[in-house]
Amino acid sequence: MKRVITYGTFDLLHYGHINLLRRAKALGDYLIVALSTDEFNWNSKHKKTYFSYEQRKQLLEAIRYVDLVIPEEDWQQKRTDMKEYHIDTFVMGDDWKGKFDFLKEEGVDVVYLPRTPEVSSSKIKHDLYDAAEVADSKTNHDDLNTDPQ
Ligand code: C2G
Repeated sequence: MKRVITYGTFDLLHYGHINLLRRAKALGDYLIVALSTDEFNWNSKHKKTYFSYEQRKQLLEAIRYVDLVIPEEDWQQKRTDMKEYHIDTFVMGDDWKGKFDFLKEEGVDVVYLPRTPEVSSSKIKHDLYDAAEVADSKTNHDDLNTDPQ
């Protein structure tokens, strides 16, 4: 059985994440996702996620391509993860290209897959914020026009 692993925050799960997970699974038979914990996101990635670790884990476990979700608690765990989970292939989106080539020393294939360019969790947040701003300003404008003087 060929075992594949990938790492990430996977907040506001979207089709870019699914594209990555589908292609990662296609590289083997068993896909492990090392999911960034809330503490790791906050302390090391300076990311505040919308969904908690447990909620993000529940979402990932519902995806047909994902066989196991484990916590990602620090940047240093990858080398031991390769051994502990008997990994054959390490996969990341190509925004990380070259950053994890050292894992080849652990005897694993390192694969960077093209990101899905037009979507990201931060873009979703920004777009929703902007849309809310427009709606609020419209509501205020309408109120101004209808308030009985
Ligand atoms: N991804 C993608 N296309 C997107 C968005 C994300 O292919 N439009 C990929 C990323 O390249 C990554 C995975 O989906 O491989 C998860 O993305 P993030 O949740 O943003 O993960 P990141 O914050 O990059 O954390 O130790 C590695 C880190 O935990 C990776």
